[in-house]
Amino acid sequence: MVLKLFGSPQSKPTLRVAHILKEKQVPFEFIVIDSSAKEHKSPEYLKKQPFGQIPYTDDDGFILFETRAICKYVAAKWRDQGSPLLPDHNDLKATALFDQALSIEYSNFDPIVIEILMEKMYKAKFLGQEPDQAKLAASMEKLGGKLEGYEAILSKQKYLAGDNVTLADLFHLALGSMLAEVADIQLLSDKTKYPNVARWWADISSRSAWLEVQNGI
Ligand SMILES: N[C@@H](CCC(=O)N[C@@H](CS)C(=O)NCC(=O)O)C(=O)O
Repeated sequence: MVLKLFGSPQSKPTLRVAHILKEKQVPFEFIVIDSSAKEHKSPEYLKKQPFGQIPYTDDDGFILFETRAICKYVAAKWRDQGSPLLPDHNDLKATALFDQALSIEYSNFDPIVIEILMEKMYKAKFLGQEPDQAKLAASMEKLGGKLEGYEAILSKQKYLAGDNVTLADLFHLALGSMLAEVADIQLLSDKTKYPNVARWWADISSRSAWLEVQNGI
């Protein structure tokens, strides 16, 4: 039985999982959850994903949620096919550097990008509220500071965990792409301010599996 991905084509976390499944050349069935009808808050859905969030996966009865955990599971289960997106699990230091890179994305990127998207997009689109310009400016400044850290790392190596691309890099695509697409923020492509971040961003954004999921899962 092929792995089932329950999600929404509009949800970037769903795209994150679909992207990694394609990178790993894992066939899957996509089951659309109608978030506008609040299907992800139904008692049936909550049995699988107790936080009522999209997406989750079902691999022959093994239910998993949280996209980063799903992607790590997929990359480990199908380690020997598709793009190698994990470090050698026998290499203690490579694994530690990979974990460090995962934490960078989760703590230095994801929460700040969410703050920015909240002000630039969600408030107007979903809450009918004006953006708080002071909050937005503070978050933009925070992101700029974090990108200096990224620049320092990426001036010494090709990717966040070393010279090989890993899940830690690709986890940035889901929310990072929204900065330019919906918030018209081009910081990740700013070759003058962050030349190595821009080089890295152009590299990971042009991966064929990522371009493929942009056109539909
Ligand atoms: N940390 C979760 C985040 C998933 C997420 O935020 N999903 C959104 C859809 S894009 C959602 O379901 N939001 C509804 C909610 O949080 O109640 C993951 O990576 O799986």
